[in-house]
Amino acid sequence: MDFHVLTLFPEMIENGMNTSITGRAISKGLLSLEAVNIRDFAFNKHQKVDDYPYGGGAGMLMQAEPVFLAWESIAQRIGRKPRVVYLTPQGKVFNQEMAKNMAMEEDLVFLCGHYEGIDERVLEEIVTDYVSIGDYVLTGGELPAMVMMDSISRMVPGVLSNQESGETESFAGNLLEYPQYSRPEEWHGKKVPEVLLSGHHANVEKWRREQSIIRTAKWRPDLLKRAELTNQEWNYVRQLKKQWKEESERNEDI
Ligand code: 6GU
Repeated sequence: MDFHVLTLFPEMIENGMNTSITGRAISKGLLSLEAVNIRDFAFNKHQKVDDYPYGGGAGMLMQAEPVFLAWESIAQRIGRKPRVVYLTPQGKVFNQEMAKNMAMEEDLVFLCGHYEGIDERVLEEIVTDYVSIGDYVLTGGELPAMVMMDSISRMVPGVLSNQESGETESFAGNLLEYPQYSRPEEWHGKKVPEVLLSGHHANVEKWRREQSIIRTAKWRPDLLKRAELTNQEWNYVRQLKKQWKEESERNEDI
């Protein structure tokens, strides 16, 4: 996977990505990363990349031409028009399925905006995907690009060790991860659940699945709707919800 990032802050991207698991994958040659400084393509005296919006309004816009030339330098080098992700709160909200899908590309370009955004005309010409990382506003696209590259990287074969890829499926089946425990067996008076010490593999698996369902029902009922459960498990969810409803009604009475 070759990542290309169009940005006004290349050192932010490089510092973030050359660390930890993504850094290891870059050293191994499983990933490559180039941060292209859009300012290098501003061919005017002061390397200016922004200007006022026509029609007025607050703030400055990134101009079309430097962004286009920076993109063109990548497209010409790789010999085709790559997929280009523009990071914007107006985009489709990023999820695990999109990460898996994008991990199959040979090249991915991320376009990071700043100021109040980018001239619409260059977006129309080069952007293939408009992506947001959630419903809040950030100062620029660099952190969202790094969030996306992190989650896409771990879907690229070889980036995670076998041990690490156990976690790959933590969102699989639209269920949250079950709780985990390590030594000691008792800490602050809290004991590790008995079943995990039993060595009974099937019972452990059953308990973990049940815990995943409980957590998802409690914290992410929106995800649970898309989960694949057996009829017996759906009945269990109904029973849990009834129980929680009765408990909260009892608490209202107090
Ligand atoms: Cl992709 N960009 C910015 N600026 N803010 C965001 C975002 C992206 N996703 C959520 N908030």
